[in-house]
Amino acid sequence: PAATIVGYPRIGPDRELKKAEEAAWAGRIDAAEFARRTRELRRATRARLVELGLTAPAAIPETFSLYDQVLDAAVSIGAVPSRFSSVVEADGTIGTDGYFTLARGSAEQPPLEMTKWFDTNYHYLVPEIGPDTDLHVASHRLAELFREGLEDGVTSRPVIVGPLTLLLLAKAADDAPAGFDPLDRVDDAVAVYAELLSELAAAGAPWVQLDEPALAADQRIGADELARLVERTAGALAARTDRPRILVTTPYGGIGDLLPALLGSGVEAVHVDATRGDLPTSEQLAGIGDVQLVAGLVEGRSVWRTDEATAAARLAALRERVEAAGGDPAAVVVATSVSLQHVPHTLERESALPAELVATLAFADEKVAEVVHLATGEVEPGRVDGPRSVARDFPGVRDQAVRDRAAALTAADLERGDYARRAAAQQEALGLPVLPTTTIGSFPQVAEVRRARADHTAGRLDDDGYVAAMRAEIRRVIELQEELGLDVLVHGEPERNDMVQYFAENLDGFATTAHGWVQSYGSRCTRPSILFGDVSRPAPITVDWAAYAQSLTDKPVKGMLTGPVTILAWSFVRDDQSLGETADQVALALRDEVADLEAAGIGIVQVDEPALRELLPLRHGDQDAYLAWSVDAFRLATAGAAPATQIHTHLCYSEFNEVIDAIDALDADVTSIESARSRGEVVAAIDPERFARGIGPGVWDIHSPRVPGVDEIAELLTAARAAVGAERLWANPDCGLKTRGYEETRASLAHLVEAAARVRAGALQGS
Ligand code: THG
Ligand code: ZN
Repeated sequence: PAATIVGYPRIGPDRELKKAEEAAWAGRIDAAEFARRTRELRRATRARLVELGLTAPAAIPETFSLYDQVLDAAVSIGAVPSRFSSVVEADGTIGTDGYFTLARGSAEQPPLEMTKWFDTNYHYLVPEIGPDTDLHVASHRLAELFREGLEDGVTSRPVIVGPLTLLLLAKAADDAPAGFDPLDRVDDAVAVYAELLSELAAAGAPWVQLDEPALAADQRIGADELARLVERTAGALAARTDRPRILVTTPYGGIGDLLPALLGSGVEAVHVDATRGDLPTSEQLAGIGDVQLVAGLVEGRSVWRTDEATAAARLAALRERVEAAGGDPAAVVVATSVSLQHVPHTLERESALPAELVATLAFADEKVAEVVHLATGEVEPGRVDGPRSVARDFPGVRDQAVRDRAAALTAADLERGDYARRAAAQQEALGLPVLPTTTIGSFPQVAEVRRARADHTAGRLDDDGYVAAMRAEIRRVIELQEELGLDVLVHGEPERNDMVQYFAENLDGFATTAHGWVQSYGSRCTRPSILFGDVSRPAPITVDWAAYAQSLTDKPVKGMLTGPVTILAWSFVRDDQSLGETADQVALALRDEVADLEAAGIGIVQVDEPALRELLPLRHGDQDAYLAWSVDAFRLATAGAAPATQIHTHLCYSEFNEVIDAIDALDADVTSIESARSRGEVVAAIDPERFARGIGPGVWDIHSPRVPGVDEIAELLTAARAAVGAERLWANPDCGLKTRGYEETRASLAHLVEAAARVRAGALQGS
């Protein structure tokens, strides 16, 4: 085809998938109704893509997933850990129930680990592979989806995460011997992929798409070894005869010098991300021969319209280079840079957004139309032309006062002064015990709170009624924490649905959508805000809630803010200036909020940066520059605080080793980190010689309803104390408690306080 996309959102324009799943998991609908609903969603998706112009054979990728594309691939080749052997049925296949057990766990087993998909806010399930994992065809879903497309009148293109990416993202099974790498199973995995491809050929599929985003990121192995593995995977599959034609995609960045290996592997088409990194050179394209180049010219992960002139010029340049390399320029296909799974379905329903902003936006459906128009060279009716900076210059985009303030910043604005002096001032002000106990910020979001928020938004509940409802919940949360005996309290954040959306709604420069849901993982979605203009804070945001909470107790209440990097990472951000400049604007607004919290008598302020790791560039060479601006933005947000004000931060996801120096450079007084699921690996990575400030490694995994026992928590705390020292250790859960119920929260926190008291007593005795 002349035009295609790498992938399309799966959740449905009305979150049909989420609704069907949650109904099925709760037993409100049976398996047949669930199957009927998801079947209908796929039919509607194919029909929509045809309507948008993806009419050629194989132009529509079959990227539907019930939960996650990595899990789909793992299940397709039987890559399930031995603790889940019961999900494999007698005939060797894994059905829908088994699939969801891997994704969500069971009463006996925690689910597969979940982690970030490249530098996005999507999460995948981590396959576990050992030397004895029985790799075999365990699902026929690829061929089934293709046949289902035929029923709908569409010859689609089946899609699966490629073998190289699957093995690079997998971790060694728990029972694997030391030194085992999932890549050791590459030939076995490829053999199963070959069978899957042969099933597709038998079903009549003309093409198959293998997604190999791992090629766009620096890996634990070097580029030469990666190139050899391209040969061993794509090359081995291409060498088979009973297969569809193969398209290998490489989204999320340039693949540089790996392109020749891919072009020479024998596959029929190669996709490159032509929006990030440099365009492939004629030298890199030298071996192109008859291989079709699929040019990812429409950025799939932003919400901005493609600048038509730039994209057309890039397409022309690519065609010239292909021709210079001896290829067929007419065979170049126009595509998105990445799957559209990272953007909402359609702009059509966003009637409340300002027209000037809408004119600069494109969600998934609009991007499909852009791809089609770019491929055919037609000009879209009514489109805004010209460079983006001009198109975006409407009221709210530029705020000279914000720009002047940012321009006047100096290095001194990022400095809080000596930590030892700060620590002494804080101890004097706060008088906290050894091993203080606290929580990360949010408490369970009960139905009444959600209802009050929704009623207020809809105008059914007036401002006074809303404030009264929130205050009632804050009072309840404070009383609960007092009763449990926690040392540093929080107000529980009942007024926030999402920690980023809440700030976006209260800052200028952001727009929020009505239906712009994007899948975060499984059935969970977020509605990222759109940061389109200069950011400022029209009024204090959190101060009244925090001050009210503090008025109810003599214990210190922590003010809770979301940090600048996380606000950027979980929003759609303008691209007409650098991320660092935008982050500084957000940081200045937060800096004012910190000052207002202090003035209202709040002595501890937590600025969460759970997404710090997420935006880390995929290439090592780009990482220092990122860490420099992201650390500076955090410091800008927090460094206005008085020495006696204790600044906390919280980071989610356990892969900290690469960013541990940056965490240190944040210069927070106390850092809480997720670590329960990684069994102390995180604590082991913290060098107490260098990381000399407060640290709270999470001691229970809040992603599961399980209540941890006192012994278990005490053991983790004892181990952490041995690693980092008693003076700087805090006791806290892994993350916020928003998704948990009150009963389990109360029980778990009681155990936390008891365990901390036990370890504290031991510490005082010097044991
Ligand atoms: N906010 C945003 N992004 C995030 C998180 C967040 N990314 C990382 C992590 N947290 C993702 N985790 C979740 C957890 C829960 C939900 C979404 C992402 C969730 N969403 C509700 C749902 O799908 O039903 C919708 C919530 C709402 O009404 O806004 O539960 O915290 N931005
Ligand atoms: Zn967290």
